[in-house]
Amino acid sequence: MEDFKKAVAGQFRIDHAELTEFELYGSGHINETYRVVFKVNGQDDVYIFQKINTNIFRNPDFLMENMSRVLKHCEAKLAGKPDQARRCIHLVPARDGKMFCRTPDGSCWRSYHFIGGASTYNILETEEQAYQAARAFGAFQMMLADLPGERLHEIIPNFHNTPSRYADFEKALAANKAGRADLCRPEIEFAKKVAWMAPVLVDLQAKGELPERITHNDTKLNNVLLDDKTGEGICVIDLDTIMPGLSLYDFGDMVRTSVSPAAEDETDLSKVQARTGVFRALVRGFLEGAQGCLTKKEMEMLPFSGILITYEIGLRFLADFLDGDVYFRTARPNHNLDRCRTQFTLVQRLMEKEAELNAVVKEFM
Ligand code: ADP
Ligand code: GN1
Ligand code: MG
Repeated sequence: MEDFKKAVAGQFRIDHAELTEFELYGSGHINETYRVVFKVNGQDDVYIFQKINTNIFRNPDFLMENMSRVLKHCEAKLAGKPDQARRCIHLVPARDGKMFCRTPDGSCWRSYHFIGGASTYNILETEEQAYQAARAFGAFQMMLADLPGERLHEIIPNFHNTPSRYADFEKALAANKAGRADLCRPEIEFAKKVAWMAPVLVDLQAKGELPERITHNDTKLNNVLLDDKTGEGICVIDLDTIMPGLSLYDFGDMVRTSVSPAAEDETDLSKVQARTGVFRALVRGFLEGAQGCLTKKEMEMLPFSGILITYEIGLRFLADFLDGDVYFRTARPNHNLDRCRTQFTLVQRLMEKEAELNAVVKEFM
């Protein structure tokens, strides 16, 4: 075991335990996540450790303050419910009582108790999973509606401001830092062709037609744990980007990551599809979870939100490709371009089906 792992493990309030495992885990693009096992009296005691990407999350104090407030609120709401300990993540404090620690090399780490008997999925296997994931995210939204205290910190300003993401793409294109613009002309053209859609949701918000809420902002399918036995969406995880936002971006990212049977970085674009049945399951789950807290306008915009966020994330992958892969972790050459192509193909598949998806939402209104 490398010394840095022992040093990190020693910083948390985990006592009388022998460290036996500290391995990379999951498939996130930003932080480094590890599964960490200690032995206590011959039994495994399992944790998730995460090295926070401080290039992106520049203020870990604010980050962990948001997360701690939200988790405290969730814990209070879940008190007394069956299986309470598995229904929200539980942070392990560092020895100094803070919810994260800094190692001598300046890196920031946090730790959670591992929730066993549950799994995350990168690709949806059944419509029931879509329903369960959406219900969990809807319920999470509902649970945060009455979070007391001040407005949460905006951890990454303009995180889901699509016009601002479009402006970032234009800057990346003008700078062409990595000299790659010629490798992605069709994607650049597509990005420009549908740029009209970028301001739609923020304009509605500015006109007062969409409410600001406390939102998760990274509702990928693999950010909810589904129970291995019952299939229930048991726990929403990956709370880094919880902040004020629009619930439509939360719904939209579930559409982006569930509605197609293809992976986010699939290179065979013929596999990218928009499945109406999955979309219906997402709507049913989200509405049930949110227990009627969505407005009529929010409901009407559910299909469009899937299109918009898929476009937005595609723009971000494209901008990062142009910048030379400085934001999202990549595992192969052209990885960000592949991801962009998959997103832009899904935008097209969703646009072709928009009328059908609007009709699905009407079934619930
Ligand atoms: P990232 O920012 O890297 O996406 P996540 O917080 O989503 O980090 O964690 C990565 C993966 O680790 C998740 O997809 C999930 O499989 C697993 N995971 C995270 N937290 C827990 C937990 N408390 N219990 C069990 N598994 C977890
Ligand atoms: C990143 O960390 P991860 O993999 O859950 C990104 C999201 C993107 C997503 C695309 C803080 O999420 O915004 O939608 O990749 N997170 C951040 O897969 O930028
Ligand atoms: Mg994640």
